[in-house]
Amino acid sequence: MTSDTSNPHLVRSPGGWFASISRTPAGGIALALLIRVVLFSTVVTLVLTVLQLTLSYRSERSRLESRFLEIDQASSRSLGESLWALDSRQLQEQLDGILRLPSMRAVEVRETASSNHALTVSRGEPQASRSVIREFPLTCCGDSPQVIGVLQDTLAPTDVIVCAAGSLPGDLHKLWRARDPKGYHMEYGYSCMGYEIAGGLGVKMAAPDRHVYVLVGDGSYLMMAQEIVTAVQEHLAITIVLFDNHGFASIGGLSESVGSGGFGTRYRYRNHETGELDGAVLAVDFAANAASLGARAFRAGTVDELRRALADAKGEQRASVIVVPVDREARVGGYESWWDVPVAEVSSAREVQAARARWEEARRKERDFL
Ligand SMILES: Cc1ncc(C[n+]2csc(CCOP(=O)(O)OP(=O)(O)O)c2C)c(N)n1
Ligand SMILES: [Mg+2]
Repeated sequence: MTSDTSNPHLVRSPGGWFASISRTPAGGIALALLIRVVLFSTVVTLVLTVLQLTLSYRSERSRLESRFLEIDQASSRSLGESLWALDSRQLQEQLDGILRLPSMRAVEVRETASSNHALTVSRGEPQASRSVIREFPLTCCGDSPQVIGVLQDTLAPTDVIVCAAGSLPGDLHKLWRARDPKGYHMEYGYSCMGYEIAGGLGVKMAAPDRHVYVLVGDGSYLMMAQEIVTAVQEHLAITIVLFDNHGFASIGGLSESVGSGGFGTRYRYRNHETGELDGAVLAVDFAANAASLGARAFRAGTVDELRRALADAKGEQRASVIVVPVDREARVGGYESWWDVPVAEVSSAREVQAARARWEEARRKERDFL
């Protein structure tokens, strides 16, 4: 390669561009001064503008960051609960609230993973450019995760849950997110107490490669716990999760709603003084009962214990029973509907008379759709 020094236009002046402006131009000193002043002020303006832009960008950015933090702290929990309940109307209202905050252009809540029908709720118009995007994981349900939540979180998508009667079928109907067509076996038709463990055996025989979880209330367990013996006999390693709320919570609630005060739905001794079932608490040791039938028994009083027991039970070669004490009064929300449960027409109890009046009133609004 050769350099062409014969052409004067291609020869660079020594000293580069700075030297060229520092040389006195043909117009004289005044012009030179003017050029330098203009150049200097342009450079100063440029530097100041860049500085100002950087500072205002930084302060807007930190304002945004603290707003994101506030949103995370103030809304994550309620958004997580609405998402868990698949309440898209509630989610829309919550997102509209967030969108009203300054600088917010678009908000979206997405259900990750699990099903092919993952829920997504969006509000606002996302900007194609110059936007700051933040993502926050949402979890449910705050500091006191429920047993159903832990199970949902722990079980593999192809595991099967089996259930039949009590509060659980309704709770699962509202909360459980089935991730496989065969993952949800529920005896809804007759609400047949005692079906659970026997049904779980059948499911395990039909699908031996799947892990089967029987979810059963303490009342239902007492009706047919002895099927555990068959599970042990047949080497069917199912996991039974026993929700111990010390009685018949669901039927107790129904009984209260018709004015009968949950009669006989708590495990209490008959009290000789009152003649009622309001004596001392009946101590039923479910874990000892399960162990006596040949199952591996666990007591899980905390979420951590439940997680550990679920992991241990999965490695067991025989049936396991995990006894979990749960709060009788901590119920999952209702269906926002009315259930036509007839109330006694004649009763000396005021509560029953009031419930009867409410029932007759509600009956007047009842309509047949078919
Ligand atoms: C064989 C049978 N008897 C009675 C009932 C009425 N019943 C429905 S739920 C229930 C209580 C269930 O108690 P438990 O299994 O402890 O569940 P919880 O209601 O406490 O969640 C009763 C008595 C029924 N569904 N099936
Ligand atoms: Mg119960």
